[in-house]
Amino acid sequence: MSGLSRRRLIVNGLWAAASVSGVGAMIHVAGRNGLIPPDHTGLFGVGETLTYAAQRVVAGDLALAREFSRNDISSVIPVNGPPPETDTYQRLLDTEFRDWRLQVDGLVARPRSFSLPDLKGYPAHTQITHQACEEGWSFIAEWTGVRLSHVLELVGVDARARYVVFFPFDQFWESIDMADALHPQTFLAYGMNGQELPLEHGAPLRLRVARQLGYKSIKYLSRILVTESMAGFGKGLGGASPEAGYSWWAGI
Ligand SMILES: Nc1nc2c(c(=O)[nH]1)N[C@H]1C(S)=C(S)[C@@H](COP(=O)(O)O)O[C@H]1N2
Ligand SMILES: [Mo]
Repeated sequence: MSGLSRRRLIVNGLWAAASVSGVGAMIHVAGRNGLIPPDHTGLFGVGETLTYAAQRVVAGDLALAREFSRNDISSVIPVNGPPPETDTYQRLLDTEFRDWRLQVDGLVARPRSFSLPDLKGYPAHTQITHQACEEGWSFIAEWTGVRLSHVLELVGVDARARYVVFFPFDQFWESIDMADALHPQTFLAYGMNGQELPLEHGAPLRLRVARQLGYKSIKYLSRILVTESMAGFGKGLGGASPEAGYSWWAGI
């Protein structure tokens, strides 16, 4: 079945289930199609599942975030989340990230770590996109990096994989689903506005998830883990933000 007709089928199923038997049945249809977010039982609960499932189905997995031109790049770029103060991060910073490695493991065939030169050796992509913080401010910037899909391909993602989890050098962690992980605008960025990624914007490497709010774009990356379930990570809700009451899926 083509992606489109599968989507239409799921949309029809979601609507039919919701109108005939109420929300419970709609959740059932969403679950059978892998459309239950990890914070389903969280603060927003059922509402979260309806938003996530409906967006996923209607927008499709490949909908692109808008890209801008160089003239649109913001002159003022706010920061949320200063560089980690941990000894580990400060030591890496002192040696200009020479010893920094990105560990990639979990449900993958070939777990390994990547140095910055490793990542810079892969095909580089650039995007000028909008990043919006849940606090109400936003900016447009140009990011340069390697697609997350490229790195995931190198390590070989297991067919059971459903989420990719991102751990930085601070306490802030997040996860995204495979659709966003493999999306062409999901980047591991080491450059910003034509320069090395500035310290306060996540050096040496940050995630950029173009179709979700800023808090999903984890800075100061240390480890990426592929998993089938978010149970066992923190409170099982999929990230630090949902644990603080924000929604796991922060699509815009
Ligand atoms: N590791 C880490 N990543 C993070 C944060 C953080 O505190 N720590 N803050 C997030 C939030 S809330 C936003 S809006 C963006 C801000 O990115 P910027 O500082 O480059 O503007 O980074 C996100 N990534
Ligand atoms: Mo944010």
